[in-house]
Amino acid sequence: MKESQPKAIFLKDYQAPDYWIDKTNLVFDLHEDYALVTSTLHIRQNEQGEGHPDLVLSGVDMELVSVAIDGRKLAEDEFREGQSELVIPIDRDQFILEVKNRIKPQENTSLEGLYKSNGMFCTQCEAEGFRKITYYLDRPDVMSTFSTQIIADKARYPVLLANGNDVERGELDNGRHWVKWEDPFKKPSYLFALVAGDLESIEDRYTTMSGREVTLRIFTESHNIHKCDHAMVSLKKSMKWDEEVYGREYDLDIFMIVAVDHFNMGAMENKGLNIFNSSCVLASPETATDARYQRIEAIVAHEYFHNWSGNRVTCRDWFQLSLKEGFTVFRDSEFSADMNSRGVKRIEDVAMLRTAQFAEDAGPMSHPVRPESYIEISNFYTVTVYEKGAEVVRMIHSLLGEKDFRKGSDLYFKRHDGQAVTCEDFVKAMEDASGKDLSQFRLWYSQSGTPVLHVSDAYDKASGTYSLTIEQSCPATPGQENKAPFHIPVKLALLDNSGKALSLNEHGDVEQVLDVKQAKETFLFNNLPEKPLPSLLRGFSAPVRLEYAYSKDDLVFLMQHDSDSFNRWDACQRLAMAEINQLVAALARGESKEPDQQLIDAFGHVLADSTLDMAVKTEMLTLPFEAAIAEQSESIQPGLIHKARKQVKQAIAAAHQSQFHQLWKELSQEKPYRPEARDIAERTLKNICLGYMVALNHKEMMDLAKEQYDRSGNMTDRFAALSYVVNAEYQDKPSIDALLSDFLNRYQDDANVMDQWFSVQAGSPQMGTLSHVQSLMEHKLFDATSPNKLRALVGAFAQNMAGFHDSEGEGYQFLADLVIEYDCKNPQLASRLLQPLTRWKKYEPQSRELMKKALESISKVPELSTDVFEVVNKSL
Ligand code: 7MK
Ligand code: ZN
Repeated sequence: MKESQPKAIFLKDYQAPDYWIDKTNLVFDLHEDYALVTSTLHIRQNEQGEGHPDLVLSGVDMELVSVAIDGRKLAEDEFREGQSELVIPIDRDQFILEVKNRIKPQENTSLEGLYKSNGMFCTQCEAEGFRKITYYLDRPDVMSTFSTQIIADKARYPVLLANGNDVERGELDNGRHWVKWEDPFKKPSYLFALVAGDLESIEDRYTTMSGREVTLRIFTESHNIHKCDHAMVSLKKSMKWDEEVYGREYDLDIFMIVAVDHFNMGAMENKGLNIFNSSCVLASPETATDARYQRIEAIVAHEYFHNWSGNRVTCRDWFQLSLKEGFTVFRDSEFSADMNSRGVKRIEDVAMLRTAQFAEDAGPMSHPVRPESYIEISNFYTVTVYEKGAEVVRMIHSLLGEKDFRKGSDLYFKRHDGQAVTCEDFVKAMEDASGKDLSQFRLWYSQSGTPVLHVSDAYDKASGTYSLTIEQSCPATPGQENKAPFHIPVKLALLDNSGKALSLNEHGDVEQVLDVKQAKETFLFNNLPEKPLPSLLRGFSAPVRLEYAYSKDDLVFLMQHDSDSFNRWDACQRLAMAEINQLVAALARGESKEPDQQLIDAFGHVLADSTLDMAVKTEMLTLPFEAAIAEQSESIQPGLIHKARKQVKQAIAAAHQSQFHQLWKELSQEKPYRPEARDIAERTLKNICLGYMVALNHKEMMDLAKEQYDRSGNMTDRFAALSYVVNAEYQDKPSIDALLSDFLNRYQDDANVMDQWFSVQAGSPQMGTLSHVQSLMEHKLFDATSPNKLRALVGAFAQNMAGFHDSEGEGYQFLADLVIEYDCKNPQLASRLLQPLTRWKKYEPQSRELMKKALESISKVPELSTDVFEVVNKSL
């Protein structure tokens, strides 16, 4: 045990701050070996407090130069400097504090606070990075207006940016210049941003719904300037959508996005100055896949939407993180659904939720959407807070309906504009606007774990009554043994034997939302001429595990007839999952088993069905991912999961070989690249066909893939071909090497494309061995200071079922050693890289022990960061 253990912080201990900061004036004097920060704060005591408590400001990794109050410099005995705070005794209600401090952005490898990326200065302050810049009340309920002056060498840093509008600029002697920015909107320190660098930009304009003109600018290093157009188009679409769907208008004269290569996350919504991981901005047809185009559109929208859901109305404390993130993810997913295929967006989101979030909720880090305690807040930027949080908002949306939900959001923004509020305030606004009682619904914010719905049914022919009995339960999670029943919206339809949805009431509605509220409840449906087949949890109306004893015939029927595209896909997944599980069990017994013919035929039907939406068809033809199979396993057998899935894929490929080939050919006609939903669906389907063809392991099929690689003018088709060849069981080593080196030669100057080159190798069951990964870490294009590179190589390797787990635990120890190494440099990254090991309890005995051993080796390190400390200790 460590001498001083990091301490947990509890939601129940929340207290309002002793002081407010009404105005914050910052001056940054940027130099090559240090930066001098002068902070002038207009501070006022919180009227609810008594006396004059000490002022306690947070600050880490900095050198204090001077402190003055109301113009008088304080002597050394008039304040105390702690490890991570500055304590100043106070004798007045209101005062101006001036602090000067020095920081070293050049040496800041944590990528929090002010740091350098490829020679440019940039910031990341959420959640608690501002305290690495200057001493402050670095908590989201302290909201202040900011002005920021940046002084720097003009030749090296011609572009100087901060939040708000630029109001003044000037030149100094010795080649330096300065710009002053003012942000008229009050904000917490986590939304502060600064950028200084040699950047180019593209510019556009947007006229808001009330007729105000806004300048839009996207900044990047000059060699990437031609890759910003898609982000700009996405930004304008987002601005329009937020006006149309939520009535929300942009509020400053300028909106800026800056792309940086070294970034711990995807992007950040700093007021008026969003900073993005370059991988979430830059795209051209030759360098970005369809998936990348769509991700960029979604992330640009997400950060833009934060301007209201996050910035104008912000979080009171970090336990409320889902207030802004859950709501904003819901908003961006609805936006993406409107811009592209709604059915596919829902399927993708749920597939992700079920694998990543369900796994998190069943593991050692399980926490509610609104956590009750944390040691390190950076560890709570999770799929639970984001994705499950978005599902909770989605359920409110479906309980209230479109119109009342909009009334609720209008009320929320009006009531709380300029405030730092809680999840409770959000729910209350929804309740007040709609008149709906959400008291039981609130449990979704406080109870962790994934509820299980067990559904059974009965039909009484004589009376024509069909009864559905729904039992709910929720497994115990850390700190929560017993749960109260949730309020669960269960959307359903009842299908007759021709697949038609029966009317459920006198209005002729064929779809209904059941308000499930009790541990066990029975719902009756009358006047049904025959026993219907239930289509349950349509559109995935709640984030739960659904258990209903569907027969194979039922699932095949739903795959063909359900009018809910999500449930059609889900039936397909259930059928395939059951089959793969059986194969895994057979392989574990050392038996061989042929994949089930009914499944193979059903996939043939999907392939041939010309009425099926092409985008949904692509999803249906995609077998459950290995991670999804693992998530629902009792005891994960990584190697067998990989084998069994491959076996099913090969069987489907063999049975429908000529159809796949035919369809692939039809869809292979060259046309100009457009990142539009229809074209994307066509390319996806074409590449899925190619994937099945390659799975056949014939040389001719490999040659077709290579041909597509050579012929393709866009990255989507080229990368799909490369990836199939590299992942194929049929290892034609010379061709693989030739393709990989061709790819390297073509794209070596593009860091984001090279990430793909690293990850396709690390993720391949054949190539992604520990020794190959280690050799790639020595590659000249591998940048060990780049989170993107580490995630691409090591992150992909750790998800490789065949490669990572196939050893004497060497992969595990390699990951553990890397986590230890990176923990001193970039704790956030280290803590994220560590995640795969935390699931050790779910694995079969041998892997399990080895994973545990690797975790223990981390826990023995004396000076762990709070980030890694928390994750390791909760997992062991
Ligand atoms: C998304 C926080 C930021 C994890 C997923 C994002 C982050 C972490 C983007 C960084 C965001 N506020 O907008 O949510
Ligand atoms: Zn966000």
